[in-house]
Amino acid sequence: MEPTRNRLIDLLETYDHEYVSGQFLSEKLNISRSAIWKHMKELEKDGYFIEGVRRKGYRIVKSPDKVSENTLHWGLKTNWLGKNMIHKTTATSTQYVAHDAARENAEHGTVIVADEQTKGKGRMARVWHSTKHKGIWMSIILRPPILPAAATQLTLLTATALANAIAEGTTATPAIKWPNDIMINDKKTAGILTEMQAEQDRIHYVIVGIGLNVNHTRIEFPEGLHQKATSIKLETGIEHPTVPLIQQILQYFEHAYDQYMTAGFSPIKTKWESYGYKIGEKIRIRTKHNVFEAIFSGVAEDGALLAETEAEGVQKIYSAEVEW
Ligand code: BT5
Repeated sequence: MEPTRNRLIDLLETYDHEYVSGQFLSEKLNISRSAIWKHMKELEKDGYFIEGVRRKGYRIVKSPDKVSENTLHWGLKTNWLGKNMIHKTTATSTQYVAHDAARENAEHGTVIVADEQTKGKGRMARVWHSTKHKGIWMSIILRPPILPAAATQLTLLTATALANAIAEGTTATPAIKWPNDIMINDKKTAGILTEMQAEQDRIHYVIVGIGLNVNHTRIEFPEGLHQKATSIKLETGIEHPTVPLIQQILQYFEHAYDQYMTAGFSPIKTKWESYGYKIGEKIRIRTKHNVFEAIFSGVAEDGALLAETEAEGVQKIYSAEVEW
């Protein structure tokens, strides 16, 4: 990463499309004006369009949507998450890349992003469709000092970060469907896959996988998903560049993770429930032994679904088919 260039982008973006003088930049960054000019040329290679006008200075006309380790770093306002960034134009699955990297001691907060996945995976060996350049396919390596049993809380935490980023960065209204889907207008737009390597009482590492459909049109989904899946573009009518969205997700994720480590799960649970899909509504639950209707009343500390019936009161459900 190039910290000076990152600060340069930050300064230019702070003045949001206004001209910033070379003199000002060179004083702020403590480098010569010709060094500034060289940085500008490097930024252009990564897809920035920067206008330089004599006596006025520089301004960003267009930020790139080209995903690269550089563009992901520039403008990323995190303290530890994504400092180590791995970008692949193609991967079988970013989960596999992340597992390999974690086994090779990749640091806590390493992020892997791919333009496409040829073997994207969901839970229980299901397929995750990851069309090239249409969405965000990324995995985060974490080494959290928590017990393995608490790892499901990380899935819920990730969902809140995703929902925050979508709510803030787009005009869509996201809802989190238990346990790991983000819905927009009743269709799935993102899924989360949490995997870990652990002993009974110690986590070696956790990989959080995030798949978010951003710019798909209807026909870019396989036919079987037309009724169930959607993208941010389909729901808002607007094409969204992925780089700022990834950065926003990472910023919200880091904030939620730090909060979780200092204040515990309670603030995450409150946030989760503020986005909860069909909270307070009737759902139909199919467990191994039973089918029943209940009111979905929220999530428990351990990530269980809370289902309320007159006969049984509030029950914790860990694994079930839910008809929403
Ligand atoms: C998930 O599984 O929702 C977790 C998806 C995690 C994907 C990310 S992408 C980055 C990282 N690398 C990976 O290889 N995976 C992670 P699950 O709840 O099991 O849902 C899977 C089901 O969602 C499938 O069986 C389909 O019905 C549906 N599905 C598949 N692709 C989809 C898509 N692009 N959009 C919406 N739904 C999809």
